[in-house]
Amino acid sequence: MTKIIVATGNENKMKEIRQIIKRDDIQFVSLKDEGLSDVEIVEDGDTFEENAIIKAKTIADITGTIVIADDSGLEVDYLDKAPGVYSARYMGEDTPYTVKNNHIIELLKDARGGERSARFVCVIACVMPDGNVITTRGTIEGQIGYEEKGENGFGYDPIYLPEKGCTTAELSPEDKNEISHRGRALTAMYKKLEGVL
Ligand code: ITT
Repeated sequence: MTKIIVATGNENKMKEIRQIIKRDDIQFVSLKDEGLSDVEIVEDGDTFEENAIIKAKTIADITGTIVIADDSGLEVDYLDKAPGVYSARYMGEDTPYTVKNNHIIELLKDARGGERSARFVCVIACVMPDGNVITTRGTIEGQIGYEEKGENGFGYDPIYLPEKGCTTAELSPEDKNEISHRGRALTAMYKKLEGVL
């Protein structure tokens, strides 16, 4: 059994990661599981790659074990790719997502059709015990909806329309993971690690 620490405080990500890579020989544990929730991680990178590496390295430096981290976010083209790497902090970390989502809908009130294009991006970084760093990136292209829809998922899912005709919050977890930025980045990481683990 290989234990992999996931350097995240986001329980929704943790749940999806466990659903995406379902293997009896890999155990994903969270910062909370490891009693590491209080470790200060300074996410001051300008890119998803930089921030994912910062998170994984901060924890790997303490534990010396295999650590992965997920840095992700929503890029809205009409807003010059905002909120991007600031997706979690957009309008304040503690602001409810229904407020953030409706604010984005309002900012896009004059945007029609292709002007509403957006993508979810996810970068997974993995730091190996020997310090080697690997990253993979997954994206999903789509559009911003005109209203919030759906109860599944988290964050910006209720306003995000992939090419399925419904929001990612209306998809089952399995269907979301099949096409999502996180599903793609994590599956690519798993393939890279398969030979190494
Ligand atoms: P950690 O840094 O502890 O992992 P975080 O939530 O702060 O948790 P990020 O800095 O990577 O993580 O910010 C990602 C944000 O992007 C997340 O909080 C959501 O707002 C948004 N996001 C990422 N993936 C998403 C998804 O699958 N569905 C909806 N929103 C998503």
